[in-house]
Amino acid sequence: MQINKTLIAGLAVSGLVLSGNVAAETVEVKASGMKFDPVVAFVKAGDTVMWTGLPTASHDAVAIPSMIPEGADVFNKKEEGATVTLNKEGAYVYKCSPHLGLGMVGAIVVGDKMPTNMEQIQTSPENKGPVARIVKELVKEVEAKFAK
Ligand SMILES: [Cu+2]
Repeated sequence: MQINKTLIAGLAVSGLVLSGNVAAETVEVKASGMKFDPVVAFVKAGDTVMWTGLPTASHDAVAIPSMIPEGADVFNKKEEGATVTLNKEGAYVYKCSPHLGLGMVGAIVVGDKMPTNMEQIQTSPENKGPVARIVKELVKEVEAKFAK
């Protein structure tokens, strides 16, 4: 009987780990100067990203619709401490609307493997100018992290 109980407990724990519901975290991104820090944030599915430094200097954090996973919500955050919980795996590129021209663009990678929407991001018509600089950084970082 004792063995069975242990086995059942073990299976229950494995199930939770596999479903990814354990230890969802809140990851902070600072809007500071004319940058997001970190520029590329890596999180797990179900984690929450919180921006601090909004709306200092009118900073905001607005997802670029062609540069987020298919079916993911387009976020548009303006308040200090604004949060978004990201359940869809993939890469998300977002901008600070007033400072896009100054290169204030950031990215979030959700999941522990190469995002499946990297090609979609790279071929997007929005992949130009200041956005392209951050997309390049995103590509470099995901390749360093996930390429074998
Ligand atoms: Cu800004």
